[in-house]
Amino acid sequence: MIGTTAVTTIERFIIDQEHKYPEATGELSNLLYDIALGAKLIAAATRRAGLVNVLGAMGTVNVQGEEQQKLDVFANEILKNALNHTGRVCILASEEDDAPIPIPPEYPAGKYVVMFDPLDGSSNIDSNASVGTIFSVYRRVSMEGRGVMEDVLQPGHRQVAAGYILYGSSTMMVYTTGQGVHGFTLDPTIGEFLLSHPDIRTPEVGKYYSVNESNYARWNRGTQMAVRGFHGDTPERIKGKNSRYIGAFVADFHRNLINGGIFLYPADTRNPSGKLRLLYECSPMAFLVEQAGGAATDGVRRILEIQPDTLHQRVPLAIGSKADVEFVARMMEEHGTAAV
Ligand code: P6P
Repeated sequence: MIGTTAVTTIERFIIDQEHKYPEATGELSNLLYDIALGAKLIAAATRRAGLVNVLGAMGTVNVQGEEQQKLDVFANEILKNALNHTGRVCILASEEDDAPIPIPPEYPAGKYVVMFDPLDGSSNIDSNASVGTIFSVYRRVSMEGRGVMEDVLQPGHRQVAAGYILYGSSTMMVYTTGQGVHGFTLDPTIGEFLLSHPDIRTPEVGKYYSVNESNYARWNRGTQMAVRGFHGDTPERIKGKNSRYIGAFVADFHRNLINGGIFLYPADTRNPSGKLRLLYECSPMAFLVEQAGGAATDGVRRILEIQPDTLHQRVPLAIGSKADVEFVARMMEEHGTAAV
């Protein structure tokens, strides 16, 4: 048998989704293609990342004598170039750029805002561990012309799309436009993302908890009591879980989304606002997890309701299976969030 023809490419799926909404203009669909194209280019580069030194040593990589870019800088340029000329975007923002990225004057400005972490967990590249790209899409709030900071500093509940690409044992793109969460696996033989995980739902109670336990002594009491619950120390409150922590947010998040679990990057005495960024890490993942039936909090507030003050603002994060996230919020309430 040659192989099934009953595959759904991401392009086909996005079009089918768009046809459900008569008011859809197709611009958001095209923007999602732009991101999927960028993802394919980044996937190709991450696949070869381990070879750069070998190939470089043979002099067969930089024939133009180009300086080998760090992969996260390369991924950042790929996404900016995939998005900035399309006329669909009025401003961009990236974990790699201190300030929002204006659309070059030679290109028209569009109605969307796109923010991204181009290669989250890039320190894992050297050990061939998984890395990921996270993106978040809003409609602009300014009326015309080039986008401004007001377009960027929007609360997560205003997102129109969000997703991630996981460069792991296979490359997966997972996104939502508010109509459920859908996963696509890249078939490298044809260069297409094929629908592999339609309508992902995350279990109410998770199998795993993911946190960097080396920070335990620096957490507040509420966090300590929550993680001790996940250890199984308070079975009358919550059943213990298995620990899984890759050190790459996208990879930990994805495993927990599929199997059920909770990821935490809490505040601690060294990082009073935690480590992860609100706009292009926590908010997009919070939109996804809620669409899949999960929850996301900073311990007190729902992530999607937090009004950002600055572009690279950090927030504490507990995200994943709803019952587990609610347990964290209860522990914060009962034992306090003040630093110990
Ligand atoms: P730590 C990667 O550097 C990252 O931003 C996330 O992808 C990951 O979840 C977190 O930091 C890991 O941080 O302090 O546990 O090494």
